[in-house]
Amino acid sequence: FLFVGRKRNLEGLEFGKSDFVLLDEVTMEQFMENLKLRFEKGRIYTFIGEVVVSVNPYREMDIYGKETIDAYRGRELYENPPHLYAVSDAAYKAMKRRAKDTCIVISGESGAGKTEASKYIMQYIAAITNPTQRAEVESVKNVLLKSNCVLEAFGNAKTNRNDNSSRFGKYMDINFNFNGDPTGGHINNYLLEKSRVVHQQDGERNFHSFYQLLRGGSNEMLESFHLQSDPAVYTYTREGATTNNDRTSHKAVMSALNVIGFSEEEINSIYQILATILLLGNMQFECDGESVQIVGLEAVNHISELTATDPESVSKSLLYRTVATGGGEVIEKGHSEQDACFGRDAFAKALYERLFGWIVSRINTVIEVKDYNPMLHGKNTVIGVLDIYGFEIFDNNSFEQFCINYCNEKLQQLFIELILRQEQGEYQREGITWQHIDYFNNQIIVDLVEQPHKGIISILDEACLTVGNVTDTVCLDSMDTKLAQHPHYTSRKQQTDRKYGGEGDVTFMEGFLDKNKDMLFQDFKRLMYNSANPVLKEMWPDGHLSITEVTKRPLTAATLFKNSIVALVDKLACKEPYYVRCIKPNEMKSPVLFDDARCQHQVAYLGLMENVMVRRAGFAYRQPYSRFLQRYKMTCEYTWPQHLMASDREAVETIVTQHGFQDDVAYGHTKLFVRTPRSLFTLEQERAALIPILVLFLQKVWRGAL
Ligand code: AD9
Ligand code: MG
Repeated sequence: FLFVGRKRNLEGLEFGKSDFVLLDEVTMEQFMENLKLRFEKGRIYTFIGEVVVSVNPYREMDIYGKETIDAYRGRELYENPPHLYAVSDAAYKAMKRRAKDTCIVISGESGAGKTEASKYIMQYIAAITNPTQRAEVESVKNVLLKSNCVLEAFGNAKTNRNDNSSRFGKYMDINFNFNGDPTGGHINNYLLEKSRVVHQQDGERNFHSFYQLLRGGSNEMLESFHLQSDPAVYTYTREGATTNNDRTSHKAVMSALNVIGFSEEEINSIYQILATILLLGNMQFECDGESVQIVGLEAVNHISELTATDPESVSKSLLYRTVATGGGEVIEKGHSEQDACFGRDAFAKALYERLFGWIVSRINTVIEVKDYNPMLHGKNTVIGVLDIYGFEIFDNNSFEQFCINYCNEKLQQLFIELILRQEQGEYQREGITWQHIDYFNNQIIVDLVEQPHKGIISILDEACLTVGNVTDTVCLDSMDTKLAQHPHYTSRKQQTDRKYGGEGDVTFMEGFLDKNKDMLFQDFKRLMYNSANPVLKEMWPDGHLSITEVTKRPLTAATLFKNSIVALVDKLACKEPYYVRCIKPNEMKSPVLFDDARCQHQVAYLGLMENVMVRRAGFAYRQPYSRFLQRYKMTCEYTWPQHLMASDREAVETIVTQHGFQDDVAYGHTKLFVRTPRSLFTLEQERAALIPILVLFLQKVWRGAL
């Protein structure tokens, strides 16, 4: 304990301030100076109170091993240098000691290190729980950890921002019993970027899973799926190259699927679906003047074999659509070549999306808490870990970026609210007067997107529901009229293009309406529902509806996404939150480059300065009396080695008065609040100076010299 405390204190001098609240002045200049210094010295984590700011090191760091885990286990936040493990432990302790549901929200832009952080957090929790190695708990932990590998294979892809970018949002609840051991969990996934299945921007890849199959699948497997191993052969994977990594990952994914409990048949079905998608992508159509035909029927046969459907039905669903006429008559309408291509791509995207959703729900059935009886086992508590796609700006930004960035605005809103609420709550509980601080409230941006009737989503939905030919341009005009006065909305009429406000202006492209409508002909659903493969059938329960039964318009993609994010925010808001704020140091994935402007931009839009100010506006530090005493009693003759006063609070008052900073503190019911960091710093320095003397003294005592 003594050693760890001293280490942190020394770090304060050489490696910058380990907590931004200790800055002499809260200016952007000092903040950036400290952040940069620490990054350059290999200190990638820094606190703002209980929040951890993390800068992506872009290199392997030797800071996640067993020794480090042991150093953080069961410690208080301020006893160790800043680390993900410190917040993980704090969240775990709050959950265990106070039976509180907690959550760890990891945010930051694409490539900032969120997914890596979420994995270290889960590894830490796995490492510190189940000391008695009970088999059933070990198995739950194993499945939780292995699920990452599977979800990354199917939900991540190389983008121009990040070689392993999450293309879905993930919120994982880990359940604990009264012992503090994991008993299960639940994964919620959010809007997978399925458009990637059929199209990728220059320099990007499709989801890893396709390349892993092509590169890592055995010859027999590929042959039986009628696949060649070269991704350049397939339209959907043509742009991306495979890497050696794909081969090893394929093995890891297969093994993870096994460990989780997927059956041979299920695993085979998963890869059959991937093969189907690749074959679909190569399917061409031609028009012989009268009707549209599929070029080369071999692919149809292969697809029907892979999906356990009959070939005629496959061809038919690709070439025709069943429609109900106004008079209730059901007819089959032949596709134009363009419609056929649209239908094929929509089918491929839906196949992948349903496959992903099914994998997640399959994992959930394995990890769900079974046979839990609160009467017998005590309260079942939860730690949630949120790792969602980060804010992103590309050259071409589409519907997916709009959703991703909206989601990040919502999380920022929650951060603002909770950080303030938490702070206010603490002062209230402790009977301390609170001082208000101004901050940029991004509610205005959130409203711009989600307000009923007036927000962007509503306007998009309205355009999608309008019968007739409503194009992106028409929709944009409508938006221009309705949002002209909004301070965070600019359009190409006013400037050159449409923009969505927020901290980084993003210019959006067309294609919104189709993606929002997210249409899939019912014929494909029915085709899959009629598959003789039970796994496939299970993924398409809505395929049993006939065309006359599906007249009700489904909710649009944007509205579904909004609803899921609102539900997520509600779920997070009722838990005790812990935050990791990730920063991406440069665009080159370099371990040595600290791009000042880029970093400063992120610090600004993450609201980190406001965070420091809020934390310092009232009281930068607070500690329970007993903890304070334990740490600083050696600096006062009346409290060392033991105090004889009526309460810890009185003893703390004595230390504070003796050091002369009584005007800088407030006494809460259970905690001491210190306004300026300087007071605490003086104490820390004095303590650090005393430790060597104390150690020498103790050594002499042990040796019997005294
Ligand atoms: V996105 O929004 O999903 O596109 P993330 O999740 O924020 O993004 P990710 O965790 O995938 O970023 O990190 C990007 C890359 O940075 C990783 O693939 C690693 O190569 C690198 N990275 C991130 N964090 C660490 C770390 N703690 N140690 C070493 C890291 N490398
Ligand atoms: Mg990620």
